Amino acid sequence: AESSIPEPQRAAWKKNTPQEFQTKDEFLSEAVRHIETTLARSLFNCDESAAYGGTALAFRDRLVMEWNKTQQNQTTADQKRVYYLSLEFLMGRALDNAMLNTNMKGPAKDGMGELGFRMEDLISQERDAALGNGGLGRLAACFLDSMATMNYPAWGYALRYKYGIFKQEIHDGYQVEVPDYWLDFNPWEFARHDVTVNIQFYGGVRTYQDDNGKTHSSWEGGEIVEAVAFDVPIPGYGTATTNNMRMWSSKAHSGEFDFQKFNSGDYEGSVADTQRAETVSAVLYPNDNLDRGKELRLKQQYFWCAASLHDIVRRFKKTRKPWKEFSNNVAIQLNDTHPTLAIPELQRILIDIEGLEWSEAWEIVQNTFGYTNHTVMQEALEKWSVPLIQHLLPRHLQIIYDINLNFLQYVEKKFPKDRDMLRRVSIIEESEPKRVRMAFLAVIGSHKVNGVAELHSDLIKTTIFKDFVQIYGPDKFTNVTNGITPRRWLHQANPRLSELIASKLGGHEFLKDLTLLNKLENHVDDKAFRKEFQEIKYANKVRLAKHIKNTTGVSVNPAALFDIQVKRIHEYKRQQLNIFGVIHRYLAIKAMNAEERKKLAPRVSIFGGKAAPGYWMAKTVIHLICKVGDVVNNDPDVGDLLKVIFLEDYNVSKAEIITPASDISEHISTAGTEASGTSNMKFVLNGGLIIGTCDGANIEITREIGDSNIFLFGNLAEDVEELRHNHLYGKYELDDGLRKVFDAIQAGRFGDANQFSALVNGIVDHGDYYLVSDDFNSYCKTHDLIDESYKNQEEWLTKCITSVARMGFFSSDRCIDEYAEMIWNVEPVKPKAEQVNGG
Ligand code: NBG
Repeated sequence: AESSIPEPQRAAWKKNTPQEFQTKDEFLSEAVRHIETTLARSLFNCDESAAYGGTALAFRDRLVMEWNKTQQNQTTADQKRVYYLSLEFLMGRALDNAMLNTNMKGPAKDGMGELGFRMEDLISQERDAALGNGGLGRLAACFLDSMATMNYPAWGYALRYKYGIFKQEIHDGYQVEVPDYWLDFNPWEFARHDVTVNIQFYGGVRTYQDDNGKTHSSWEGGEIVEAVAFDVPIPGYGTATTNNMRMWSSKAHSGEFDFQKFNSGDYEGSVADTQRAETVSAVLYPNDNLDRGKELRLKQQYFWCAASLHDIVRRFKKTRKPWKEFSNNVAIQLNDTHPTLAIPELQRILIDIEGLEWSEAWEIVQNTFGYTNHTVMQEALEKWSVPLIQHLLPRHLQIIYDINLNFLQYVEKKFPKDRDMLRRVSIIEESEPKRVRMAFLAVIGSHKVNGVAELHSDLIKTTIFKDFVQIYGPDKFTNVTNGITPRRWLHQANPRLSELIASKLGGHEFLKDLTLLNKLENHVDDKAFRKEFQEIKYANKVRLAKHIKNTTGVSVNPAALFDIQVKRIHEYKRQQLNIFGVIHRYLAIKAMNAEERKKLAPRVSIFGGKAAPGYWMAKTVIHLICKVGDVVNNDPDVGDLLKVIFLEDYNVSKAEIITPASDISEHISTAGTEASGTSNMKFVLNGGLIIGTCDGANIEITREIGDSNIFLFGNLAEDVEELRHNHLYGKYELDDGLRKVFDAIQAGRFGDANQFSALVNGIVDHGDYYLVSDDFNSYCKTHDLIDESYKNQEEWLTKCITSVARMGFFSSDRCIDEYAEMIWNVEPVKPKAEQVNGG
């Protein structure tokens, strides 16, 4: 504590503590100092990248100072902390967020203006921190923002991949992956070379008896990889609280550097070993909603879980509290099953190292962890091969077996005659080879399990975790519907709309309490407000149209209806349904006479998203979109009536340009497959309507905004099973419209038909697992309805404004409060008065 430091030292420190800049001039002097000294640039070679660097470093200093105070303050407060373990944090850019959250964007902008720079240009110098695939990683990033904004004492634990998600290039209509080396200049991280943990792999287990005849196990031998901490400050909006995201980077253990080889002259050989260690945190696996079971991935998972737990335990031990207090001091949230090894790891620490009894340790473990499930799709559920775990983590495998044994004994007592139940719920799947079902381990080792939208949370209770509801009762399972941070997704991405709303609501308070948006409904008839709202949408479309022109060369009319689907390319998300619908529209236009064409509302169909490099079907969908674009965009019969655009390299910073520019966005997954979706929320919050299936959070969005403000279509989740069955037994007919679309593809109207045969055959011959044919008619009709509605611009505008006003529920602040209350049992910690950031 502070009082333990002698007064003269405290005084000297205080006197020399740097002051946080408050004015334009103070900011500028910090930024210029960094450009001159940290970056070694002068007035004569200060380009945009240096100016960005100086600005970012000035803000980093400021955040780090707040970070130091926050950590000190939270330690003194001695309250329970949250640790959010996620293999993905899709943070995007940090500078704009730092400027807005500290309320210092104005001064920084003016300051850089004096040096002759435009702030937008500097902001766009920054590379995205793209340590994630899609919604799961972006959710984690929104949660960090909310936890800091609401003063929760919370840390994120991450893996510091050298390469984030690949950059997507489109060559000749095909996706090409380019590595994303993002670290050559990253001013936001703070290397902590003194914070390291040795992580063990392989080796074996030694069992021995102590003097009292008690048996102990100890994991010995194998190899060591060192984990080094890198900290990223996470500023809250309008608060001084600055939380931490700690990323672990792998490095050869100094004791491992092979001196034998080194001394015998094999210098390269010894360096090669260090490179092997570094591969652990080298690359993010680029799969979304898919488990591939690669050994290096398991290594990543353990490396990161073990380092994080070591850190958490070390912090707890400093309090000198007894172990039974652990779960009153620590809540750990598992973001999907990727961090499930933290469960056996904590049990191992408690019994093997700290000497607790099994049952005492296990109670602590269960009280500490909460588990969030993000998918019910079979191919995404992690199952690690038993021989692989045995090889890499021999002691953990023993512990997992013991957890399973205890659990199955408990189940057997409860359901004495149900042998099949035991087989179904066992953590070990009796396959060849045997596999560990990570989701089951996560359920058994946690006190709460949640899904991410109401339908999804119901589905986990009736499908993948049905038996566990019987075993534990329904209260162990709960729902926390996802949300998004209004700071990035409204205030930052759509500054004009944010200002307009602020002008009507009397300030920016709504950015901290999004339910205040409901007051906008009072202004829905206000002419000036409506006009401004509409102008902002138009300006955002103009901005996107420019981006489209710059990146694809295609000119699109900003007055056309912008129809956008941006998300990872996946069969279940059904971009194929969308592009088939576009072809259907194209064929219809071709068949129209001039009179009919005049009546049609012009459209721009915009797609964006990455396909996993090994996901051939997804890549085929991208290819088809590009080929359809080539034909449609150059067909003089069509003109402005239809344009088809594929936007390269969809990521967070592009989403900030794309999201505010939609009239309609597409959230059209097969019912029951999209756990929540979060871009649906972003689009509506930015004044766009959506077309969607009754899936994920679409259902709650409908409930909030009213069913006349959303275009729903398609079959319901409860009917999916039967429909699939019908397909398999030939009890269905291919939709007529879709048949015509396929005829056009097969006639080669979009290039070599063979390229697309798998896509077509999957529907015609192979069971149409995602029910594209079943939903096609209803999808096309709903688009016709959209055309009609869009013609009545006043009514459309009313729908948009009303929807924005009713989106308050979908703030990630609301989610975090729900987690804090229902799952973590933590309270906020007020920042100290001397801290300065204010919004
Ligand atoms: C994804 C779901 C989305 C959901 C996000 C965030 C996985 C495994 N799941 O629907 O597909 O919005 O998680 O919860 O990435």
